[in-house]
Amino acid sequence: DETFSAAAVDLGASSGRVVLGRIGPERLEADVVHRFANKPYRDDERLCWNLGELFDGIVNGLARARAADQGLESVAVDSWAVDYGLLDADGSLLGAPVHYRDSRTDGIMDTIRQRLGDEHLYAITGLQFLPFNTLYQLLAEGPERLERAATILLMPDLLTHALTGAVGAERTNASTTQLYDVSRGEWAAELATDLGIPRRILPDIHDPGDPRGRLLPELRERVGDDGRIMVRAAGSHDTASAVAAVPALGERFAYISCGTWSLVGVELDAPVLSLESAAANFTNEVGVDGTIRYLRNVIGLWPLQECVREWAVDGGSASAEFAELLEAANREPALRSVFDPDSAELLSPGDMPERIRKLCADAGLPVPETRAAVVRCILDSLAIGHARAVRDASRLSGRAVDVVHLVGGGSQNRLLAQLTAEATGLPVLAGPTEATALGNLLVQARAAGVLGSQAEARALVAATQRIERFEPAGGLDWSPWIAA
Ligand code: LFR
Repeated sequence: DETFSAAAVDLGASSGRVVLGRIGPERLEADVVHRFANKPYRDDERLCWNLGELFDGIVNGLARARAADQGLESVAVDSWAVDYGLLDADGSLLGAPVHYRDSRTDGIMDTIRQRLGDEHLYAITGLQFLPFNTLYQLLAEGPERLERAATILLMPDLLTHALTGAVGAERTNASTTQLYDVSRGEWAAELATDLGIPRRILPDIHDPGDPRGRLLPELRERVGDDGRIMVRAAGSHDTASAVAAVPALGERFAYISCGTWSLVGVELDAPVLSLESAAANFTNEVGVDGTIRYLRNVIGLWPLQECVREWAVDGGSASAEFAELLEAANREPALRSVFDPDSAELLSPGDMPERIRKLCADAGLPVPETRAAVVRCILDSLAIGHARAVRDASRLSGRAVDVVHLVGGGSQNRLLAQLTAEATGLPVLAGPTEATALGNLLVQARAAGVLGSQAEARALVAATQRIERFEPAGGLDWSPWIAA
């Protein structure tokens, strides 16, 4: 039997899942065997990730995967980017990992940009300016803690370390820190040292697919493993994994990896480091196979998720209540009021419907009063953000785009897919929903020699997964909104 069994551990901002995959040259099946909540908590005023709960969720999930398939031979972890834990010289964690939406970084990015200049920072790292980049978070730690730290491990590396004892930095995620030299393919050591970040804390970099080690003996028992399972690196940045599973057949495509964030861009062979690109806040993150994920963070489903939380509506994909809310939003008039999806006021949690109403009121637009109107306002605004980013990615990189691939949880939102087609004026291919987990699995399968090229992996996704096509119907002119 040439079927390869692997588990993808995929951690998202609100939940984690363990997905059991079975992969062969013409087979790609993935089943969620365990899903667990990811609930940040406040500690000393800081919004923190609950590492212990995440780890338990992972180990329990691996035990289920192993019980479902005795042939399970490979595991890899991916998660959101930029966040990390610091280990001291004894290997103990210096406090819980802090959530990137915490306010500890307030003001730091502006200070550093003024001191070093965007041109300098962008020429080295090619990274978009987001207030929560690892660089600014490390500076928020203060010199004393940095002195005590022996190593920094980004979230997937931290969890891989807890599974195996291995220390290292996976490349796709390292590229999101703003401490990575995107042209040289190594840590931006000089930049780090200039800013007072000790070079020694940046661990050796390895690539997606690389073996990281076997499960620690005490975990083998909990998982039911006999030492057979190899823990590998995925494209450990979730967006890198999602893009790896985009079912594109040529190169003239844009992608939108849509969940809590929408990551919108194109795939390139080399970074775009122009000042114009920096000004448009496009990022050059590293993808699987050393590709460049030339993209922009768009606010994504975050405002909708926050509204749904506030209204105590079940936002799950199987929820009838949520489906009704989307249908009501579909009946609302289009483009009645929109907000700028880049509004910095929307980044932090809490009070979302009111903040959206205020943005509309401040812009002199009709204030969305009902829930349906708020949802419609959010989705119209997000579609505009999508269209603007697709257009800019193509213009700034010179890559022509004929089709938009919408992947991730947001691809299940048919209204959003249709609005994105309208706003971009391009066909939208929606799916797969579990792109991140599939991309994680495909990299493992390639590393194990079960699949060949990345093109082969993508063709397998296209042939096996459910993908729905949305055509722009026209009728409404979105261009003034996109331009504004
Ligand atoms: C998406 C994502 C984005 C990153 C953001 C914060 O889940 O990984 O790519 O900018 O989360 O880490």
